[in-house]
Amino acid sequence: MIKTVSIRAFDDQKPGTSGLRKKTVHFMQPDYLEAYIQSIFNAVPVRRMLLGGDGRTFNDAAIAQILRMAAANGVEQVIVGQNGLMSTPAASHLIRKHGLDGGIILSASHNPAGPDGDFGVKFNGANGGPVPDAVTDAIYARTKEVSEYRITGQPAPAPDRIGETMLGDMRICVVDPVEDYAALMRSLFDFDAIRAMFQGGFTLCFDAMHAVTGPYARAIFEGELGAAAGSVIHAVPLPDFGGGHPDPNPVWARGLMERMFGDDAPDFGAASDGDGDRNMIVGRGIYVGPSDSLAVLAAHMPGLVGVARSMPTSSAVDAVARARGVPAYAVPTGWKYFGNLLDAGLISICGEESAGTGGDHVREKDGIWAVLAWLELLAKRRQPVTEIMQAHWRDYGRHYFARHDFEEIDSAAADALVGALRENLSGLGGQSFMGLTVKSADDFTYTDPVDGSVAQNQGVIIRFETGERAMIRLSGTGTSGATLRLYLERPVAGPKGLDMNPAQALQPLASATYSLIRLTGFTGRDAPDVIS
Ligand code: VG1
Ligand code: CO
Repeated sequence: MIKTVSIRAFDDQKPGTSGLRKKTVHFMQPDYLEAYIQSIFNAVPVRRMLLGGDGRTFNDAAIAQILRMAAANGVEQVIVGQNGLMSTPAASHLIRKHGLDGGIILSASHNPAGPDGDFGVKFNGANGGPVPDAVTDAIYARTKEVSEYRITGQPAPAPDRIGETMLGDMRICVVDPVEDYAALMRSLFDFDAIRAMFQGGFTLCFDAMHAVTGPYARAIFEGELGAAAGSVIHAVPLPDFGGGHPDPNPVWARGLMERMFGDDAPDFGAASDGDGDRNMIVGRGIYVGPSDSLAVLAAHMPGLVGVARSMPTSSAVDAVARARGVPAYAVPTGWKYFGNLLDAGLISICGEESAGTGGDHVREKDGIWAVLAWLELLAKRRQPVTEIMQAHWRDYGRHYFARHDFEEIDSAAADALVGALRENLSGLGGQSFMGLTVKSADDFTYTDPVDGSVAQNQGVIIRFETGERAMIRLSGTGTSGATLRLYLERPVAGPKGLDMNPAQALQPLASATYSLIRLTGFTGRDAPDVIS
């Protein structure tokens, strides 16, 4: 029954920040998915695994094909989300709960979906988290030499009914994607306190953006916690996410922002992304940036042992760590770098400026978890979000922060910009740009404190004499051209200057950095496509 199909290797299957992402049609070309999946099986021994996705176009066909390939590659058991659906954090939880060898999550996360959008494949290991660089390097090496893939001739059963079936010698267990995850959340948070808050009239608007969190949010916020019916909007996952861009930030969740800043705004607003690992937090009349959200949650977390953030994330959480007397780590962009710190028990919470926040309960960032953490905080503090933020800034100072994205830049121009910057790093100290003087500049290298592994060239950091910091790196999740990300941070200790308009507060730093990197000269651009 098992067939071996000869194929040619593809030369563009190098995983990026979070798995392999390509245009959907690119993934749908003959043998493309198969070549990558076979390379995973060739690189990593897998007996028991998880399989799920965010439901985007090509999810169903890919699930069927991967099941048939798993059965032919010696996999003994696959746990699959019903209808092929599973959020990334829920997948991480099930891998850990059942002690699986790993899992394949089909998602391009916050990238738009549909035939014109993107598709992606992520591979997580036995700790439930994205595999470390050494493993992605091994998978990439196999993609360059793969010459055949193994597949059973039998069709895969559609994963539409909960229960067990066999495919050859392989057991397929179809599970409810929400149930175990909801139980985990119940064990972590004070649901009674949150329920009481909703009973007292507290109002919520959660935008699931027609992506995977809809069923989770309905079951947990409306079902268990008693938020009013309709509190979850865009709750039905659609293959093209309703044509939207499921990236929870003020630009792509504009409808939610308008509602939260309108006359009848609910008490609390939130959103998540395609695969449910990101979160956006908005209070009535106030947007809480991801870096600040991480800091606020860390400030209130009982038993905090340590914190970590990605390097470009603002150092707001470092101020909290200092005050609470715990260590603060800075890792490269990408959740895989938090895994060792969490496994070693060195940190309780971690996050990224790109709307990722997570704890020790899984090995992924977790959108619903972050929203629940905020709801619990609100239930205990009984204060509006605005007051919580003002108190936080008074206590720890404010770290004005923004990310400027320049999308679909010509790759050669982007490489030239970054190349020139790297070459000039040592000479930048002492130079002034639009009135700001550079103190130091370097390229971020991370040495993992647990296993000593080293990640180099993880982004340029420029520090100015007056305390500001600018970071520059190229995105590793885009699928057309290059995306240049510019991160800007300006700390203000207070008590004055805590209520500036963030865009105005960062304007001098933005101008200085644009000039320093010769943005217009290299790219022809003078304004970002997205500010988040
Ligand atoms: C982006 C974010 C990064 C995040 C990654 C995956 O990567 O900046 O913080 O970990 O997406 O998130 P990049 O290389 O484009 O900057 V998700 O929600 O796509 O799994
Ligand atoms: Co995501």
